[in-house]
Amino acid sequence: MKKLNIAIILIASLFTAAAMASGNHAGGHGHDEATVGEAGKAADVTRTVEVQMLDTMRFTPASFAVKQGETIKFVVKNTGKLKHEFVLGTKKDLDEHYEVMKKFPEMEHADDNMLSVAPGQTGEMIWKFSKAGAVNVACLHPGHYDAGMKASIQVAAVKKAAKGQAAKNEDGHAHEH
Ligand SMILES: [Cu+2]
Repeated sequence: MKKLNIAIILIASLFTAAAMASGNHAGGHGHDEATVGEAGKAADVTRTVEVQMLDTMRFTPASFAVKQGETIKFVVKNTGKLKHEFVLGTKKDLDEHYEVMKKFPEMEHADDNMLSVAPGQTGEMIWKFSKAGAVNVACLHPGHYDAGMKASIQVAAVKKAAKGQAAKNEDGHAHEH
């Protein structure tokens, strides 16, 4: 019985390793979404955050804070005359994606973590920030990212979140005497 459990764990970790490896080799267009959160559900939205995208290659606000576990509805308005986009990711993801965008400027892309907004239009994205840490936002249109069209989101850790997980961590670390 115990051997069987170990075998299952081994197989599971092999699959995980394979999944991670393939994610890293997705031709620079893969997204490590697990590190920045996941697409959220409308029913779970706790707050609406309005963001403007300007032709001066800026987002306003350019920095905001959320709490871990929060599901935010971003209402993103493009007040400029150029097309802009709102892409969430780690800095590494965004940098890699931007290189692809520079090579293929006309490339159409769509994903849960990105929103492309035409001039004068408003778009919406619902995102759940499941992990604490920093999340970056960028407009990856060629030239825009270089010009500083980026923003940052600080995701504050919530200690009381996910009681089950906290209990497990305490057991696992065994730092109680
Ligand atoms: Cu832009």
